[in-house]
Amino acid sequence: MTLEQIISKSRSDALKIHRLDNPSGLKVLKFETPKASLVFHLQGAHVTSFIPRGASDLLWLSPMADFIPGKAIRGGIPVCWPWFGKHSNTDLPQHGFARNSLFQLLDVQATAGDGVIITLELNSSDETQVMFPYAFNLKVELTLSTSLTIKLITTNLSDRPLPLSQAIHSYLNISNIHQIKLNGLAEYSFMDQLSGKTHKETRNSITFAEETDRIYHLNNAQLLVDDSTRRIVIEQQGDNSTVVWNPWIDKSQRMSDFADDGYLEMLCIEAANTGNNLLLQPGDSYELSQTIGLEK
Ligand code: TA6
Repeated sequence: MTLEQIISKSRSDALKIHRLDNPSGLKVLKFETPKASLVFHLQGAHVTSFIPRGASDLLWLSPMADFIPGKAIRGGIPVCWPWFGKHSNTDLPQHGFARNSLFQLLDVQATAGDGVIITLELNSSDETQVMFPYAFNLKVELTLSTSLTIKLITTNLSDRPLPLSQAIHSYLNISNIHQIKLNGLAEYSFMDQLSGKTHKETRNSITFAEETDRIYHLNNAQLLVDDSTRRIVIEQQGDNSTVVWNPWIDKSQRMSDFADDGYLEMLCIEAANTGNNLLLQPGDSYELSQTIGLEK
């Protein structure tokens, strides 16, 4: 089915779907249910807004973000796949090519309680095989209710093991970085990406006062972002790491799509598989998910 056919068959009294395509030609869809609204781009299956009914957006989107085909959008939830971070071949994009690739809308399913599950997919192609010599299927499944779950489902269609690292690189919308407490990482080790050194987290509540770029080593993280006005609950499955990032002042000033004071109102909490120990056997699939919602 075409995009329009999927959209028109899925609309109902409980589900409104709008096309918000932007001037540069990026296809953008907005889904509205009685419980929440969601905006995503077909490029990168990139969620840019998630607003539970009666609340403000849980996701931060840079006011200086570029919406240009082939360029990653600053904010929302970039899908970093099939590698996290820099590639050894510097000609290849940081955080993989999925976030710059055009996904297809595969399916929209209404669920009980006015929810909806949206499935997008990216298949390997001659273009992707140049960067990543494997046949694959990547599905991104968005489950919208009072919370948002984003799930990456990778299937190895090759005849040899597929090396995978990835992240659901969520930019949370916060009131003020100086007032934030991040709970749930105490006693776990983390690699400080700025110093390259590994430490153990001793704080039950992590606060922020400088550039922070850390890879915490734990599985299936359950985290709480305690903001003065609200508490955001994060639940992850299939992760071996949680990446915590705030660029602070200097790095904010160095990014063209990021306001100099943008660091004050965002915090990245990323469900990730980092390192090189995830090897998907031929025919196998792997799921990584993150659920974001307001504490009830
Ligand atoms: O969030 C971790 C990180 O790897 C940081 O080091 C920073 O580079 C961030 O991702 C953003 O990367 P990007 O390629 O989107 O500018």
